[in-house]
Amino acid sequence: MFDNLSDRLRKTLDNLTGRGRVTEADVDAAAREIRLALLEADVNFKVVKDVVGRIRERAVGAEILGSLTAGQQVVKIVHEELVALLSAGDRTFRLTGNPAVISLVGLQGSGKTTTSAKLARHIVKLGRRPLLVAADPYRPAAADQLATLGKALDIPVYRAAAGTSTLAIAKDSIAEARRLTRDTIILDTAGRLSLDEALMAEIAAINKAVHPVETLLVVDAMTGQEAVGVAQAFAAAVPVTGLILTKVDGDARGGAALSIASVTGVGVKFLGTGEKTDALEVFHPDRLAGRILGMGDVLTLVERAQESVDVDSAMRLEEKLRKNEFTLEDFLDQLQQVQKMGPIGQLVSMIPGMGNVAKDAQEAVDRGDLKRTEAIIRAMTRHERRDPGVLNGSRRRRIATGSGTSLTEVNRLVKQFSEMQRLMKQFAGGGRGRGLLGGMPVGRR
Ligand SMILES: Nc1nc2c(ncn2[C@@H]2O[C@H](COP(=O)(O)OP(=O)(O)OP(=O)(O)O)[C@@H](O)[C@H]2O)c(=O)[nH]1
Ligand SMILES: [Mg+2]
Repeated sequence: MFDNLSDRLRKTLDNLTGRGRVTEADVDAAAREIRLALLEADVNFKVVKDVVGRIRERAVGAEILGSLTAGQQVVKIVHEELVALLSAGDRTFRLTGNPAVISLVGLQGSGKTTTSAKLARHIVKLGRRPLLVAADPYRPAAADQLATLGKALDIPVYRAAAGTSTLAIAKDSIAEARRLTRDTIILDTAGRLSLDEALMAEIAAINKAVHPVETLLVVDAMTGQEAVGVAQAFAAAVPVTGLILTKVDGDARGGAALSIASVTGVGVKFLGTGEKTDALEVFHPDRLAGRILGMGDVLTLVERAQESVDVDSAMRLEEKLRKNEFTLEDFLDQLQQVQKMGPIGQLVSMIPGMGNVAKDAQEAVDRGDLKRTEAIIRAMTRHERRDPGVLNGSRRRRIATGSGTSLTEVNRLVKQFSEMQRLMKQFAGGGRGRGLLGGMPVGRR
Protein backbone atom coordinates (compact mmCIF):
# COMPACT_ATOMS: atom_id res chain seq x y z
CA MET A 1 0.00 0.00 0.00
CA PHE A 2 2.85 2.38 0.75
CA ASP A 3 5.12 1.42 -2.14
CA ASN A 4 4.91 4.61 -4.18
CA LEU A 5 5.08 6.90 -1.18
CA SER A 6 7.97 4.89 0.14
CA ASP A 7 9.86 5.08 -3.17
CA ARG A 8 9.45 8.82 -3.40
CA LEU A 9 10.36 9.60 0.18
CA ARG A 10 13.38 7.35 0.02
CA LYS A 11 14.66 9.02 -3.14
CA THR A 12 14.20 12.47 -1.66
CA LEU A 13 15.97 11.56 1.56
CA ASP A 14 18.76 9.64 -0.19
CA ASN A 15 19.38 12.82 -2.08
CA LEU A 16 19.88 14.68 1.18
CA THR A 17 22.05 12.11 2.92
CA GLY A 18 24.12 11.70 -0.21
CA ARG A 19 25.58 15.18 -0.09
CA GLY A 20 28.18 16.58 2.28
CA ARG A 21 26.48 19.76 3.35
CA VAL A 22 22.80 20.59 3.41
CA THR A 23 21.62 24.13 2.81
CA GLU A 24 18.30 25.72 3.60
CA ALA A 25 17.49 25.56 -0.09
CA ASP A 26 18.08 21.78 -0.01
CA VAL A 27 15.67 21.44 2.88
CA ASP A 28 13.08 23.50 1.02
CA ALA A 29 13.43 21.34 -2.04
CA ALA A 30 13.10 18.20 0.06
CA ALA A 31 10.08 19.63 1.89
CA ARG A 32 8.41 20.29 -1.45
CA GLU A 33 9.08 16.72 -2.57
CA ILE A 34 7.77 15.30 0.69
CA ARG A 35 4.66 17.44 0.38
CA LEU A 36 4.00 16.18 -3.15
CA ALA A 37 4.67 12.58 -2.16
CA LEU A 38 2.20 12.75 0.73
CA LEU A 39 -0.47 14.47 -1.36
CA GLU A 40 -0.03 11.92 -4.08
CA ALA A 41 -0.44 9.17 -1.48
CA ASP A 42 -3.84 10.71 -0.77
CA VAL A 43 -3.02 12.07 2.67
CA ASN A 44 -5.49 14.72 3.81
CA PHE A 45 -4.15 18.11 2.60
CA LYS A 46 -4.45 19.81 5.96
CA VAL A 47 -2.46 17.05 7.60
CA VAL A 48 0.20 17.34 4.89
CA LYS A 49 0.50 21.06 5.44
CA ASP A 50 1.01 20.60 9.19
CA VAL A 51 3.50 17.78 8.91
CA VAL A 52 5.64 19.32 6.20
CA GLY A 53 5.59 22.67 8.00
CA ARG A 54 6.92 21.04 11.16
CA ILE A 55 9.58 19.06 9.29
CA ARG A 56 10.85 22.19 7.55
CA GLU A 57 10.81 24.27 10.69
CA ARG A 58 12.71 21.69 12.72
CA ALA A 59 15.25 20.98 9.99
CA VAL A 60 16.07 24.61 9.43
CA GLY A 61 15.76 25.71 13.03
CA ALA A 62 17.90 23.11 14.76
CA GLU A 63 21.32 24.32 13.68
CA ILE A 64 22.06 21.06 12.01
CA LEU A 65 22.54 22.41 8.54
CA GLY A 66 26.24 23.01 8.78
CA SER A 67 27.02 19.65 10.35
CA LEU A 68 28.35 16.66 8.49
CA THR A 69 25.39 14.49 9.42
CA ALA A 70 22.73 17.04 8.48
CA GLY A 71 21.19 14.67 5.93
CA GLN A 72 20.76 11.89 8.48
CA GLN A 73 19.36 14.30 11.01
CA VAL A 74 16.72 15.46 8.56
CA VAL A 75 15.81 11.82 7.93
CA LYS A 76 15.45 11.40 11.69
CA ILE A 77 13.14 14.40 11.86
CA VAL A 78 10.97 13.07 9.02
CA HIS A 79 10.79 9.70 10.78
CA GLU A 80 9.78 11.31 14.07
CA GLU A 81 7.08 13.40 12.41
CA LEU A 82 5.67 10.38 10.61
CA VAL A 83 5.60 8.49 13.90
CA ALA A 84 3.84 11.40 15.59
CA LEU A 85 1.26 11.50 12.81
CA LEU A 86 0.56 7.78 13.09
CA SER A 87 0.52 7.79 16.90
CA ALA A 88 -2.53 10.01 17.37
CA GLY A 89 -5.18 8.75 19.78
CA ASP A 90 -5.13 6.06 22.47
CA ARG A 91 -3.76 2.77 21.13
CA THR A 92 -4.04 0.62 24.28
CA PHE A 93 -6.01 -2.55 23.66
CA ARG A 94 -8.09 -3.21 26.76
CA LEU A 95 -9.37 -6.57 27.89
CA THR A 96 -10.91 -5.85 31.28
CA GLY A 97 -14.09 -7.38 32.63
CA ASN A 98 -15.23 -10.98 32.77
CA PRO A 99 -16.21 -11.55 30.15
CA ALA A 100 -14.48 -8.64 28.46
CA VAL A 101 -16.75 -7.57 25.63
CA ILE A 102 -15.30 -6.36 22.35
CA SER A 103 -17.67 -5.10 19.70
CA LEU A 104 -16.66 -4.75 16.05
CA VAL A 105 -18.63 -2.20 14.07
CA GLY A 106 -18.35 -0.76 10.58
CA LEU A 107 -19.80 -0.49 7.13
CA GLN A 108 -20.76 -3.48 5.02
CA GLY A 109 -17.82 -5.36 3.61
CA SER A 110 -15.22 -3.48 5.64
CA GLY A 111 -13.91 -6.76 7.04
CA LYS A 112 -15.69 -7.13 10.42
CA THR A 113 -16.26 -10.87 10.25
CA THR A 114 -12.78 -11.68 9.01
CA THR A 115 -11.30 -9.36 11.62
CA SER A 116 -13.39 -10.91 14.40
CA ALA A 117 -11.76 -14.24 13.66
CA LYS A 118 -8.28 -12.66 13.41
CA LEU A 119 -8.79 -10.90 16.71
CA ALA A 120 -10.02 -14.09 18.39
CA ARG A 121 -6.85 -15.81 17.25
CA HIS A 122 -4.74 -12.94 18.54
CA ILE A 123 -6.51 -13.04 21.90
CA VAL A 124 -5.89 -16.76 22.27
CA LYS A 125 -2.19 -15.97 21.92
CA LEU A 126 -2.59 -13.53 24.80
CA GLY A 127 -3.73 -16.48 26.90
CA ARG A 128 -7.45 -15.77 26.86
CA ARG A 129 -10.51 -17.79 25.90
CA PRO A 130 -12.63 -15.92 23.36
CA LEU A 131 -16.20 -16.59 22.27
CA LEU A 132 -17.14 -15.35 18.81
CA VAL A 133 -20.67 -14.02 18.53
CA ALA A 134 -22.60 -13.64 15.29
CA ALA A 135 -24.49 -10.48 16.14
CA ASP A 136 -25.95 -10.06 12.67
CA PRO A 137 -29.59 -11.18 12.80
CA TYR A 138 -30.36 -10.13 9.25
CA ARG A 139 -28.35 -12.54 7.15
CA PRO A 140 -27.98 -16.21 8.14
CA ALA A 141 -25.04 -16.41 5.72
CA ALA A 142 -23.15 -13.95 7.91
CA ALA A 143 -23.39 -16.32 10.88
CA ASP A 144 -22.35 -19.23 8.66
CA GLN A 145 -19.24 -17.33 7.60
CA LEU A 146 -18.27 -16.73 11.23
CA ALA A 147 -19.07 -20.33 12.17
CA THR A 148 -16.72 -21.59 9.44
CA LEU A 149 -13.91 -19.32 10.59
CA GLY A 150 -14.43 -20.27 14.25
CA LYS A 151 -14.39 -23.96 13.41
CA ALA A 152 -11.10 -23.66 11.54
CA LEU A 153 -9.56 -21.95 14.57
CA ASP A 154 -11.24 -24.20 17.11
CA ILE A 155 -12.92 -21.23 18.78
CA PRO A 156 -16.62 -21.51 19.73
CA VAL A 157 -19.16 -19.38 17.87
CA TYR A 158 -22.46 -18.35 19.39
CA ARG A 159 -25.37 -17.81 17.05
CA ALA A 160 -29.03 -17.27 17.84
CA ALA A 161 -32.18 -18.38 16.05
CA ALA A 162 -33.03 -16.27 12.99
CA GLY A 163 -35.02 -13.21 13.92
CA THR A 164 -33.51 -12.73 17.39
CA SER A 165 -32.75 -9.04 17.93
CA THR A 166 -29.14 -7.88 18.05
CA LEU A 167 -29.72 -6.68 21.57
CA ALA A 168 -30.97 -10.07 22.71
CA ILE A 169 -28.06 -11.82 21.00
CA ALA A 170 -25.58 -9.57 22.77
CA LYS A 171 -27.20 -10.17 26.17
CA ASP A 172 -27.53 -13.92 25.65
CA SER A 173 -23.92 -14.18 24.60
CA ILE A 174 -22.85 -13.19 28.10
CA ALA A 175 -24.69 -16.17 29.56
CA GLU A 176 -23.21 -18.38 26.85
CA ALA A 177 -19.70 -17.16 27.69
CA ARG A 178 -20.27 -18.01 31.38
CA ARG A 179 -21.60 -21.44 30.45
CA LEU A 180 -18.54 -22.18 28.31
CA THR A 181 -16.16 -20.43 30.75
CA ARG A 182 -15.03 -18.00 28.10
CA ASP A 183 -13.48 -14.76 29.33
CA THR A 184 -13.72 -12.63 26.19
CA ILE A 185 -16.64 -11.97 23.85
CA ILE A 186 -16.14 -10.70 20.31
CA LEU A 187 -19.33 -9.32 18.78
CA ASP A 188 -19.37 -9.40 14.99
CA THR A 189 -22.12 -6.89 14.30
CA ALA A 190 -24.07 -6.32 11.09
CA GLY A 191 -22.78 -3.78 8.61
CA ARG A 192 -24.89 -1.34 6.65
CA LEU A 193 -24.33 0.19 3.27
CA SER A 194 -24.14 3.65 4.77
CA LEU A 195 -24.19 5.35 8.11
CA ASP A 196 -27.77 5.56 9.24
CA GLU A 197 -29.84 6.18 12.33
CA ALA A 198 -30.86 2.55 12.69
CA LEU A 199 -27.25 1.35 12.72
CA MET A 200 -26.20 3.95 15.27
CA ALA A 201 -29.21 3.18 17.48
CA GLU A 202 -28.35 -0.51 17.38
CA ILE A 203 -24.74 0.11 18.37
CA ALA A 204 -25.86 2.43 21.15
CA ALA A 205 -28.30 -0.20 22.46
CA ILE A 206 -25.60 -2.88 22.50
CA ASN A 207 -23.27 -0.56 24.34
CA LYS A 208 -25.89 0.15 26.95
CA ALA A 209 -26.74 -3.52 27.45
CA VAL A 210 -23.33 -5.22 27.54
CA HIS A 211 -20.85 -2.36 28.06
CA PRO A 212 -18.10 -3.33 25.62
CA VAL A 213 -14.67 -2.39 26.91
CA GLU A 214 -13.67 -1.91 23.28
CA THR A 215 -15.89 -0.71 20.44
CA LEU A 216 -13.57 -1.09 17.48
CA LEU A 217 -14.43 0.51 14.17
CA VAL A 218 -13.32 -1.61 11.23
CA VAL A 219 -12.49 0.51 8.20
CA ASP A 220 -11.44 -0.53 4.74
CA ALA A 221 -8.19 1.30 4.00
CA MET A 222 -8.70 0.66 0.29
CA THR A 223 -11.50 3.22 0.20
CA GLY A 224 -9.07 6.09 0.74
CA GLN A 225 -10.28 9.41 2.07
CA GLU A 226 -13.82 8.04 2.22
CA ALA A 227 -12.60 5.80 5.04
CA VAL A 228 -11.50 8.88 6.94
CA GLY A 229 -14.95 10.46 6.49
CA VAL A 230 -16.72 7.28 7.63
CA ALA A 231 -14.52 7.08 10.71
CA GLN A 232 -15.20 10.71 11.57
CA ALA A 233 -18.96 10.21 11.32
CA PHE A 234 -18.88 7.00 13.38
CA ALA A 235 -16.71 8.50 16.06
CA ALA A 236 -19.08 11.46 16.34
CA ALA A 237 -22.12 9.21 16.75
CA VAL A 238 -20.96 6.34 18.95
CA PRO A 239 -18.15 5.93 21.48
CA VAL A 240 -15.53 4.30 19.24
CA THR A 241 -12.49 3.26 21.30
CA GLY A 242 -10.17 2.35 18.47
CA LEU A 243 -9.72 1.69 14.76
CA ILE A 244 -8.80 -1.40 12.84
CA LEU A 245 -7.62 -0.69 9.31
CA THR A 246 -8.18 -3.61 6.98
CA LYS A 247 -6.82 -4.41 3.53
CA VAL A 248 -3.62 -2.43 3.98
CA ASP A 249 -2.11 -5.18 1.82
CA GLY A 250 -4.08 -3.75 -1.10
CA ASP A 251 -2.74 -1.40 -3.72
CA ALA A 252 -4.60 1.75 -2.70
CA ARG A 253 -2.43 4.74 -1.97
CA GLY A 254 -2.29 4.55 1.80
CA GLY A 255 -3.09 8.15 2.62
CA ALA A 256 -6.15 7.17 4.62
CA ALA A 257 -4.12 4.86 6.78
CA LEU A 258 -1.61 7.62 7.43
CA SER A 259 -4.03 10.36 8.37
CA ILE A 260 -7.08 8.64 9.85
CA ALA A 261 -5.87 8.66 13.46
CA SER A 262 -4.77 12.26 13.39
CA VAL A 263 -7.97 13.47 11.69
CA THR A 264 -10.37 11.53 13.94
CA GLY A 265 -8.34 11.58 17.15
CA VAL A 266 -9.10 7.84 17.53
CA GLY A 267 -6.08 5.55 17.74
CA VAL A 268 -5.37 2.78 15.24
CA LYS A 269 -4.98 -0.45 17.22
CA PHE A 270 -4.61 -3.14 14.56
CA LEU A 271 -3.89 -3.54 10.86
CA GLY A 272 -5.41 -6.22 8.64
CA THR A 273 -2.80 -7.30 6.13
CA GLY A 274 -4.45 -10.15 4.26
CA GLU A 275 -7.46 -12.41 3.91
CA LYS A 276 -6.24 -15.23 6.13
CA THR A 277 -6.86 -15.25 9.87
CA ASP A 278 -3.18 -14.84 10.74
CA ALA A 279 -2.97 -11.55 8.84
CA LEU A 280 -3.47 -9.18 11.76
CA GLU A 281 -0.75 -6.93 13.14
CA VAL A 282 -0.74 -4.91 16.31
CA PHE A 283 -0.22 -1.39 15.04
CA HIS A 284 3.21 0.07 15.88
CA PRO A 285 3.59 3.62 14.45
CA ASP A 286 7.38 3.55 14.65
CA ARG A 287 7.61 0.30 12.75
CA LEU A 288 5.30 1.45 9.97
CA ALA A 289 7.17 4.74 9.66
CA GLY A 290 10.42 2.79 9.45
CA ARG A 291 9.01 0.58 6.72
CA ILE A 292 7.77 3.57 4.75
CA LEU A 293 11.16 5.25 4.93
CA GLY A 294 12.93 2.06 3.90
CA MET A 295 14.59 1.60 7.28
CA GLY A 296 13.13 -1.87 7.58
CA ASP A 297 11.21 -3.36 10.44
CA VAL A 298 13.37 -5.98 12.07
CA LEU A 299 11.13 -6.34 15.12
CA THR A 300 8.10 -7.44 13.10
CA LEU A 301 10.28 -9.75 11.04
CA VAL A 302 11.62 -11.42 14.18
CA GLU A 303 8.09 -11.79 15.58
CA ARG A 304 6.88 -13.39 12.36
CA ALA A 305 9.79 -15.78 12.47
CA GLN A 306 9.10 -16.69 16.09
CA GLU A 307 5.48 -17.38 15.28
CA SER A 308 5.99 -19.51 12.24
CA VAL A 309 9.38 -21.15 12.53
CA ASP A 310 9.74 -24.21 14.64
CA VAL A 311 12.63 -23.81 17.09
CA ASP A 312 13.87 -27.40 16.95
CA SER A 313 14.20 -27.40 13.20
CA ALA A 314 15.93 -24.01 13.35
CA MET A 315 18.51 -25.46 15.74
CA ARG A 316 19.07 -28.50 13.54
CA LEU A 317 19.52 -26.18 10.59
CA GLU A 318 22.06 -24.07 12.45
CA GLU A 319 24.03 -27.20 13.26
CA LYS A 320 23.96 -28.36 9.65
CA LEU A 321 25.14 -24.99 8.44
CA ARG A 322 27.97 -25.08 10.92
CA LYS A 323 29.05 -28.55 9.86
CA ASN A 324 28.53 -27.69 6.23
CA GLU A 325 25.95 -30.44 5.81
CA PHE A 326 23.26 -28.23 4.32
CA THR A 327 21.56 -30.07 1.45
CA LEU A 328 18.99 -29.25 -1.20
CA GLU A 329 16.49 -31.03 1.01
CA ASP A 330 17.14 -28.50 3.78
CA PHE A 331 16.91 -25.75 1.23
CA LEU A 332 13.42 -26.93 0.23
CA ASP A 333 12.48 -26.96 3.92
CA GLN A 334 13.68 -23.38 4.29
CA LEU A 335 11.74 -22.20 1.26
CA GLN A 336 8.59 -23.56 2.83
CA GLN A 337 9.29 -22.13 6.27
CA VAL A 338 9.93 -18.66 4.89
CA GLN A 339 6.72 -18.71 2.88
CA LYS A 340 4.80 -19.45 6.06
CA MET A 341 5.99 -16.12 7.43
CA GLY A 342 4.04 -14.10 4.88
CA PRO A 343 4.29 -12.65 1.38
CA ILE A 344 7.95 -12.43 0.39
CA GLY A 345 7.71 -8.79 -0.71
CA GLN A 346 6.41 -7.86 2.75
CA LEU A 347 9.22 -9.80 4.45
CA VAL A 348 11.97 -8.35 2.30
CA SER A 349 10.71 -4.82 2.88
CA MET A 350 11.24 -5.36 6.61
CA ILE A 351 14.95 -5.94 6.14
CA PRO A 352 16.81 -2.64 6.56
CA GLY A 353 18.16 -1.35 3.28
CA MET A 354 16.23 -3.88 1.22
CA GLY A 355 13.10 -1.78 0.68
CA ASN A 356 14.01 -1.16 -2.94
CA VAL A 357 14.23 -4.82 -3.91
CA ALA A 358 11.03 -5.89 -2.13
CA LYS A 359 8.99 -5.39 -5.26
CA ASP A 360 11.38 -7.46 -7.40
CA ALA A 361 11.32 -10.25 -4.85
CA GLN A 362 7.53 -10.30 -4.80
CA GLU A 363 7.40 -10.22 -8.59
CA ALA A 364 9.71 -13.20 -8.74
CA VAL A 365 7.35 -15.08 -6.45
CA ASP A 366 4.29 -14.00 -8.38
CA ARG A 367 5.94 -15.20 -11.58
CA GLY A 368 6.20 -18.58 -9.91
CA ASP A 369 10.01 -18.68 -9.55
CA LEU A 370 9.77 -20.14 -6.07
CA LYS A 371 7.24 -22.76 -7.10
CA ARG A 372 9.54 -23.76 -9.97
CA THR A 373 12.50 -24.06 -7.66
CA GLU A 374 10.42 -26.24 -5.37
CA ALA A 375 9.27 -28.35 -8.29
CA ILE A 376 12.86 -28.93 -9.42
CA ILE A 377 13.98 -30.07 -5.97
CA ARG A 378 10.93 -32.29 -5.61
CA ALA A 379 11.73 -33.99 -8.92
CA MET A 380 15.10 -35.11 -7.54
CA THR A 381 15.68 -38.35 -5.72
CA ARG A 382 16.64 -38.22 -2.07
CA HIS A 383 20.17 -39.15 -2.99
CA GLU A 384 20.44 -36.33 -5.53
CA ARG A 385 19.16 -33.78 -3.03
CA ARG A 386 21.81 -34.79 -0.55
CA ASP A 387 24.62 -34.93 -3.05
CA PRO A 388 24.00 -32.73 -6.10
CA GLY A 389 27.46 -33.77 -7.29
CA VAL A 390 25.89 -36.86 -8.90
CA LEU A 391 23.70 -34.74 -11.18
CA ASN A 392 25.01 -35.58 -14.62
CA GLY A 393 23.42 -34.51 -17.89
CA SER A 394 20.87 -37.29 -18.15
CA ARG A 395 19.74 -36.88 -14.54
CA ARG A 396 19.33 -33.15 -15.07
CA ARG A 397 17.23 -33.73 -18.18
CA ARG A 398 15.02 -36.16 -16.28
CA ILE A 399 14.54 -33.58 -13.51
CA ALA A 400 13.70 -30.82 -15.99
CA THR A 401 11.01 -32.98 -17.58
CA GLY A 402 9.74 -34.25 -14.24
CA SER A 403 9.35 -30.74 -12.84
CA GLY A 404 7.96 -29.18 -16.00
CA THR A 405 10.86 -26.75 -16.15
CA SER A 406 13.87 -26.52 -18.47
CA LEU A 407 17.40 -27.83 -18.39
CA THR A 408 18.65 -24.24 -18.09
CA GLU A 409 16.62 -23.72 -14.94
CA VAL A 410 17.85 -26.94 -13.40
CA ASN A 411 21.44 -26.01 -14.22
CA ARG A 412 20.97 -22.57 -12.73
CA LEU A 413 19.60 -23.93 -9.47
CA VAL A 414 22.38 -26.48 -9.10
CA LYS A 415 24.97 -23.79 -9.81
CA GLN A 416 23.41 -21.37 -7.33
CA PHE A 417 23.30 -24.05 -4.70
CA SER A 418 26.95 -25.02 -5.09
CA GLU A 419 27.85 -21.33 -4.98
CA MET A 420 25.93 -21.05 -1.72
CA GLN A 421 27.70 -24.12 -0.33
CA ARG A 422 31.04 -22.64 -1.25
CA LEU A 423 30.19 -19.45 0.64
CA MET A 424 29.02 -21.39 3.67
CA LYS A 425 32.21 -23.39 3.67
CA GLN A 426 34.09 -20.12 3.94
CA PHE A 427 32.02 -19.11 6.95
CA ALA A 428 32.25 -22.52 8.56
CA GLY A 429 36.01 -22.75 8.03
CA GLY A 430 36.64 -19.58 10.05
CA GLY A 431 38.23 -21.46 12.94
CA ARG A 432 41.51 -22.11 11.17
CA GLY A 433 42.00 -18.60 10.00
CA ARG A 434 40.95 -19.25 6.45
CA GLY A 435 37.29 -18.27 6.30
CA LEU A 436 35.77 -14.87 5.68
CA LEU A 437 36.33 -13.82 9.26
CA GLY A 438 39.39 -15.95 9.63
CA GLY A 439 42.00 -13.27 9.32
CA MET A 440 40.24 -10.83 11.57
CA PRO A 441 40.49 -10.54 15.30
CA VAL A 442 36.90 -11.41 16.15
CA GLY A 443 36.52 -11.21 19.92
CA ARG A 444 37.97 -14.00 22.06
CA ARG A 445 39.28 -16.91 20.07
N1 LIG B 1 -6.81 -8.44 1.26
C1 LIG B 1 -7.54 -8.34 2.36
N2 LIG B 1 -8.82 -8.70 2.33
C2 LIG B 1 -9.54 -8.59 3.46
C3 LIG B 1 -8.98 -8.12 4.67
N3 LIG B 1 -9.95 -8.12 5.62
C4 LIG B 1 -11.06 -8.58 5.01
N4 LIG B 1 -10.83 -8.86 3.70
C5 LIG B 1 -11.80 -9.35 2.68
O1 LIG B 1 -12.85 -8.43 2.57
C6 LIG B 1 -14.08 -9.09 2.27
C7 LIG B 1 -15.15 -8.67 3.26
O2 LIG B 1 -14.78 -9.16 4.53
P1 LIG B 1 -15.85 -9.51 5.66
O3 LIG B 1 -15.08 -9.89 6.87
O4 LIG B 1 -16.87 -10.48 5.18
O5 LIG B 1 -16.52 -8.09 5.85
P2 LIG B 1 -17.73 -7.68 6.79
O6 LIG B 1 -17.47 -6.32 7.30
O7 LIG B 1 -17.98 -8.75 7.81
O8 LIG B 1 -18.93 -7.66 5.74
P3 LIG B 1 -20.50 -7.60 6.09
O9 LIG B 1 -20.77 -8.59 7.18
O10 LIG B 1 -21.14 -7.98 4.79
O11 LIG B 1 -20.79 -6.22 6.48
C8 LIG B 1 -13.77 -10.57 2.29
O12 LIG B 1 -13.57 -11.02 0.98
C9 LIG B 1 -12.45 -10.65 3.08
O13 LIG B 1 -11.68 -11.76 2.70
C10 LIG B 1 -7.58 -7.72 4.67
O14 LIG B 1 -6.99 -7.28 5.67
N5 LIG B 1 -6.93 -7.87 3.49
MG1 LIG C 1 -19.73 -9.81 8.27
